[in-house]
Amino acid sequence: MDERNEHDEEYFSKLAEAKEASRSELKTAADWNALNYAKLFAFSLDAFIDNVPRIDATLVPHEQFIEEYERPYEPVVIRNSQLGWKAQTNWNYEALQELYGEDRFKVGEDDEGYSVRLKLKHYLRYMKETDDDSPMYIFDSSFAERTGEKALLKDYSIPEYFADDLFEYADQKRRPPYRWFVLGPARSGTGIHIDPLGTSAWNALVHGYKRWCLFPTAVQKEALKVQKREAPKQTNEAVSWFQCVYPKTQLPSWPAEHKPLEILQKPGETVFVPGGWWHVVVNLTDTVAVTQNFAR
Ligand SMILES: O=C(O)CCC(=O)C(=O)O
Repeated sequence: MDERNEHDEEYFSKLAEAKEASRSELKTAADWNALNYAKLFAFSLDAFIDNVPRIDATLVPHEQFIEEYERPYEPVVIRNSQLGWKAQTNWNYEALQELYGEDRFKVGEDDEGYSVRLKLKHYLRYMKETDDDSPMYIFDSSFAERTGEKALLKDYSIPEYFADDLFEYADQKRRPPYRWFVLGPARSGTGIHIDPLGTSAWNALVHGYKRWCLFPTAVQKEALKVQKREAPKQTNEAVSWFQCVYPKTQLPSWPAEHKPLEILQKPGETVFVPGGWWHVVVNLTDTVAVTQNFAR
């Protein structure tokens, strides 16, 4: 076997293991792309509604942010809160491959809730090649344990608006995971949910484009769920949500007070998600982001 084939062998076997463990309901390779979303999910970036205000972190003082967004629980997109981040240069495909290619990142969870991990070099190849309906997604909280030249924590800083966090005063060892390095291809994403324990979040997109919908707490979960018949075996997936539920939210029959807030998040933008808001996020392109939850 030549070297190339050995690499392929390892890639395909590790990928198959990770897929089987993280989505046991998808029994065969064909189940992963049965809905043909890779073809259906064609778009032009200017086709999307964006109705959430932008503020500039260098112009809007912290007090004003608290008054206008944090206290009234209003989502907002923040510009210029990633200035000087090393992530801008360090979190690209080649640099990540070089430094972390042999390291294993969390790409999902198995049925018992244990992390499923894949070497980053394999995941980066998967990102390029996949036509899965809802590809595996790196959502890794252990990134913060990396030290020395591999310390990903040194590549970003907490935006000033979010520096005060009640969880800072809790026992750090008992603190639930609260910060994640997030990397995925088009169609990967996060299904509709409300963040736990009343926490709020910020999500800083370093590269790529994400599409968001947010709904107030009062909207019933039932109305926001993907039905089994609409997307068999993909009901919790963000991409199915945008294919199956989003169009209903645009019909005249959808209550006007429950219309979604919508964001087309661009590179360098940071979304503030106040506690209690339903949200669903799909990656439109390859994306790299960091997100943290916090409590006030
Ligand atoms: O996929 C994403 O970037 C969204 C993450 C998210 O919604 C969350 O962490 O609560």
